[in-house]
Amino acid sequence: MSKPRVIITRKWPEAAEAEAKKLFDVQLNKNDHPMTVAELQEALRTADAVCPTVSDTISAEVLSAQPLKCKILGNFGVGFNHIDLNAAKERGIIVTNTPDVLTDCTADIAMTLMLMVARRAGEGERHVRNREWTGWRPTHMMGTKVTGKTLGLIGMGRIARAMAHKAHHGFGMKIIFNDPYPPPKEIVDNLKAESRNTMEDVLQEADFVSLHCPGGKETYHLINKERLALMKPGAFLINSARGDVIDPKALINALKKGTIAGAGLDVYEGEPKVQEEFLTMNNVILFPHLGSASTETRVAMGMRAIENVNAYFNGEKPRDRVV
Ligand code: 8YV
Repeated sequence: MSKPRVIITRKWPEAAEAEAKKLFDVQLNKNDHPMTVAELQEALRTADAVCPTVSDTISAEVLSAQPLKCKILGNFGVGFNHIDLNAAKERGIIVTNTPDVLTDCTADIAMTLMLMVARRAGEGERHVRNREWTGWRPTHMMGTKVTGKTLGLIGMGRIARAMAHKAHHGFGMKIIFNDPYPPPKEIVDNLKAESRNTMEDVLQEADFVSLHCPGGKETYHLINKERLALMKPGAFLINSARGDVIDPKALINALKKGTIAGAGLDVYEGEPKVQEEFLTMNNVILFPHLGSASTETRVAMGMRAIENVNAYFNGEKPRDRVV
């Protein structure tokens, strides 16, 4: 039997591409360019499976490709808000993602953002590199202590729980959270975490607020002017989830006015475009969507996407089916 035709939309780590080559008749993206709508549609017309990433908008328009050959979208990534799930469903396309394997690395990035923004690490680094450092002094670049503070989590899924684990057991932080689907009691107890009835309660009480909800219509601009105003003036906002969960204009205003003390951002509305004003602010840490960007994790993500696609072609149920 001939191998299924699989198109991988962006360059993957070598080990994952090698595995895909073994199992599939695979088309790789050698120069790693972001695919156009026309290219994505051509992929859906010519491949049995397409493996997209967050940089591919798989809209209803893309999914309207005719005639359709693709049976499964094996997404490389846990978030799938770049895929129109309803349109995929209508066209009978299965969608899978890659949970678990990126949990720790994404939580590590959220921790990095929290520590860096609190301790002014970005500013300090620029200070040294710009040859501005004139020497140690007691009041130089004082930041905010992290250990023992309260971390508020909006969404308490896998990545939030991993961050809570690191923050509580490593940094002695008190964990509070809001999630319409809270974790099992033993997980909450192990973290000595406290659930709050509303997101607003978390925003009012936390010294650090970290966002861990999915992107998409339901969470679009969830963190707006009104909700930012609920945060403590000394508090920090961390976003390693999706950019459009925050209204960027409202955040820029809140940072300018001192409504909150700072922000750590790994994701942006309309990325890779980053709102110009953030670039000039010292109390903002800006990462280029690094959440899962460790070699170990990116290889594991590729393997997991392959496993899902392969399961489908072997007549099995892909373990990470979302639609
Ligand atoms: C991925 C992410 O690298 O998995 C996710 O949802 O946000 C990132 O860590 C990216 O989305 C890959 O598609």
